[in-house]
Amino acid sequence: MKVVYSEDHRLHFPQGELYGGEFVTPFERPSRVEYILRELKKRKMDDLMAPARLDMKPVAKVHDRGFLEFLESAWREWTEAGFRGEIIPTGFAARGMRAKKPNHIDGKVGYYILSMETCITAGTWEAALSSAAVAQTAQKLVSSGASSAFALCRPPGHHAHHDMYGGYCFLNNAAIAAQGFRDAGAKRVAILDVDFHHGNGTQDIFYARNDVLFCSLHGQPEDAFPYFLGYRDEKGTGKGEGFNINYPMPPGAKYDVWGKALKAALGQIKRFKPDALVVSLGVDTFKDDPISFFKLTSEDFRTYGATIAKAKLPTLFVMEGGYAVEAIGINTVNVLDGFLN
Ligand code: Q9C
Ligand code: ZN
Repeated sequence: MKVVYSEDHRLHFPQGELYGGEFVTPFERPSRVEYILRELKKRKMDDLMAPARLDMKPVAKVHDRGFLEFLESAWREWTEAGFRGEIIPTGFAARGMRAKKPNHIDGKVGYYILSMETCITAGTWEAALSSAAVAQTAQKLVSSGASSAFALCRPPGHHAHHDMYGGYCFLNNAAIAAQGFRDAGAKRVAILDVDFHHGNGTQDIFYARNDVLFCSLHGQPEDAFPYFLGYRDEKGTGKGEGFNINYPMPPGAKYDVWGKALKAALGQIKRFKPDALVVSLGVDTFKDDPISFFKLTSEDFRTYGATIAKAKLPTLFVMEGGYAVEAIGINTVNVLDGFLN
């Protein structure tokens, strides 16, 4: 399996994440990728490839134009406004207020953000573009006949909405890849999101569409980020009704529970008869993840990789979350290894 990777991810490394009222070193850090690369090398699975230049057409289909322009110019506007720290907003279009985009950058940030732990810095836009290019290049490999590929994306993408960033995500890499599959001729694309967190961004982007089935397994929103989306009764809207399926699970869920949800999701995916499968691969379901509450073991990752392989679909793995850095390589590569063997 080809692994698409760019070292430009390093351009995004905020110094701080707002967590429990403190500024801590972000959980979503560059070393995550290094641990995954090291494990791929160790198992001789490091068939690496650099991304091609990003084709913005599928990006513009899944993201709002004003949002893309905002991300591109945010750092310049922020520093020109005289601000000296990383980009964090102070005000929001809260209930009862006007959701109208202001001119001042401090207000615009509040307009386009969905959660405040995610800072933008000087290199964020370039890193986000490179991450999307990684996903798109891997998608093109699969569209051209490869049975699978791994997009080693960073920053991750599945929390990024049509017009909002947050949850460490800026551009929705999995959605850009799914749109890329469609544009390359796939009639139907399924997205299976196994990251611990609900894929709110991907859900938002495809909520009214019946050509992309979205299934997400995640910590229930009553107890887990993103808190305001990911309930079971969110099933899609209009012609998209029935093409969004959420599997929220409670704290402490182990593989006996999680694996059942996976099999149910794969059953739905099979019925949908997709031409391609995108897996939003977060390994923050691991028992020792510092910010999550599922209890999967490293061996469980291999098991579910093999379960996904049974769908026998052209499959693109897109890296999302996972914050137990010492185990992130083992867990991620276990999924790929289980899938291949
Ligand atoms: N107490 C991804 O895994 N903060 N994003 C959660 C937990 C945000 C996770 C705070 C977590 C975002 C791609
Ligand atoms: Zn996550």
